[in-house]
This record gives sequence, C-alpha cells and structure tokens, in this order.
Amino acid sequence: MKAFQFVEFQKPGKLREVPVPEPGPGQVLVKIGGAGACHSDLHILGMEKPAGGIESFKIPFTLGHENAGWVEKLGPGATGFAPGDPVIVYGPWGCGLCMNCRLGMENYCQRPGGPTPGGLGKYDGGMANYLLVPATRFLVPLGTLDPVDAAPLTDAALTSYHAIKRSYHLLGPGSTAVVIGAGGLGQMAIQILRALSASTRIVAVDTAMDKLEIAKRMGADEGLLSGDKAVKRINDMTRGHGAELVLDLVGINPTLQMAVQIARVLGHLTIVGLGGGTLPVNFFSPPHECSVASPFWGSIPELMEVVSLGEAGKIKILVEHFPLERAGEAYHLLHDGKIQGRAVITPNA
Ligand code: FEH
Ligand code: ZN
Ligand code: ZN
Repeated sequence: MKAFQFVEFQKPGKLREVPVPEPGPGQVLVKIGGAGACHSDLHILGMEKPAGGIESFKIPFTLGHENAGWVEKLGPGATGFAPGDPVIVYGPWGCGLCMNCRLGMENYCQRPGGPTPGGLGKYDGGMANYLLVPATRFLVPLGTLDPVDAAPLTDAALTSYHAIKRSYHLLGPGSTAVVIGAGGLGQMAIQILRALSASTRIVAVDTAMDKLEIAKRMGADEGLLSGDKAVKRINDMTRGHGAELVLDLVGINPTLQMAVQIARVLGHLTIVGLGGGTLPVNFFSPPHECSVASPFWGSIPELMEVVSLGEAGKIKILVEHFPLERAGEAYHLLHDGKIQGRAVITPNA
C-alpha cells in the first residue's frame, strides 16, 4: 500500500510503498476514509533530531494521528466490531492498565513516556490505505457520520472539546469565552462553546479577516483582529473584568501576552497552541486565581461525546480533501495558513 511517511528530521514527508499490516491478537486493521493534517505534524517534520537520541521514534513512520475509516479486518480475539463498520480512531494510545487509562484518559497514560499515538513517532499513522490499530478500545463507532469527512473530530474537535469542558462551570449566563486562533481548531472550539453554552458570549481573535468571517459563521458573536484594540474591546465588553475562559490555540508570545490581559480573576487561561511562547507567572499576573493549564488532546468518553455532537449537527467540519499523492502539498498549504478549515487526506478516494 501507499503511505505518506516521516523519513528524516527537517525533511518533507515522502510517499512510499509499504506492506499492508496484518492485525495480530486484539488488533484491528482499518481502511482509511480520511486522515487529518495537523499543525503538530508540521512541528515534528520541522524539529531538529533530538540530541538525546531518537528511541521515541521509529523512522520512517507513517504520518496521520487524526483518522477515521471502516473496519477492514479483526485480529484473533478482537471483538465488538465487524468488517465494514464506520469508525473513528482515538489517537493517544495508552497502556490501558494504569489509573488514567482505566478512566478512559489514555491521553494521560502514566506509563513511562506516556501514550504512543499512531502517526507521531513510534507507530504508523493513518496517511495510508490502511491503519493498524492496537486495540478495539481505540475505535468509536461513527454511526451516521462519513469517515471521509469525520476525522477532524478525533483531534481538532476532541482537543477543543476537552479544553472547553474542563471550564464548563465558568460558562454560565453573561460569561465570555475568547478563542485566540480561528483556524481548524478554533472553528471547532467556537461550535463546541455554542453547543455547550447558549448564553456565553464567544469572541474569536485572529490575524486574518477571512478566518474571522468563518468564525462568525460558525457561531462567534464577534471577530476581532489580534492586537491592542482587541484587548480594549474585550475588556470594555466585560466591564474591565476580562473573560471567564481564554483559549489560546496559537501559543506564541504575542497571543499569550494578549491572553493574560483579557483573562479574569478566578477564570481559566488555557494554552492549546504549540507556538512555544512563554507566559511569565508571579503573584501579580495572571489575575488572582486565574488558572493556567495546557490540556493535551482528550479522553475516549469525550471522543464519544464529540461524535454525538457531530451526529447532532452541532459540529460542522470545514474539510478540504486531498488525495494521498498531494499530502505534501496539503502540509505546505497548512504551513502557509492557506487551509481555511482542516486538510483531510483521502487515501482510498
Ligand atoms: C500532538 C502531539 C503533541 C502535542 C499536541 C498534539 C496534538 O496534535 C494532539 O491533539
Ligand atoms: Zn494533532
Ligand atoms: Zn496507561
């Protein structure tokens, strides 16, 4: 089969011919409908070779940690699914035995090194005709959703959902939530905020007007160009208190500096973006008892909730499809900010 693979640090991925995997005991072979391209892939493709060694990588490996498709073949002893079932694949593959994994939070697996997602270094991902999934517990039925379009639910949507759900108690009548970064993740966050809280005022902040227009179509009450005017507008609309929830989906110094100016006492400042910026913390900043956190992905039960939101039409995904042969082009467009929603590779289209 064909696979788009990470072959070398700081080099573009390559389309290569690899064997179709054979599912072993408890494993499942999934025929890929769609595999999303994520900024984290760009992060890995662009990183320098780790000085401390590359034992956490199996190079080459197939990219794609945001995957959906159809069950193709069950390994010996694998049950609960049948060939042809439409499924979405939970990404952070944990041990299944530690406390967090037993709670469904395999994103916070406690074994040394944590979860080992397919497509992020150790195991092959879904930018190929087939994906080998280690266990059926990582499969969630897609119901009425199409695997060719649904893949972004398992990363972009799940990451946003978990980041928002942990702040749900703050999002009551009269509350304000600010989403910094209105790309694929931001579009999901806006729709999820709207679905979880009808009364929260949602403000999108971005540097691109076209993304702010999409954000407003997705449910944002306001779209503000990033900068001091946005800070003033948000503080004015919140009578100087700031927003209950500030989601920084970019995570660079300018967005973090903006986030801390629009957060509120007892609020949440949640950093999801991998921009590598830093946020100085001392007694005087962020605002008192404003909690700063960097959540990672989400849990298996939360993915089931996200699929339900998708089936209910509460999350609509702006997908741009690319054949496997154009995966490299999709990543270039993503890097240049030219993907308006989420780029999804369709290896079997
Ligand atoms: C992957 C690897 C590291 C950090 C963040 C991510 C996200 O894309 C997973 O949602
Ligand atoms: Zn990702
Ligand atoms: Zn575990």
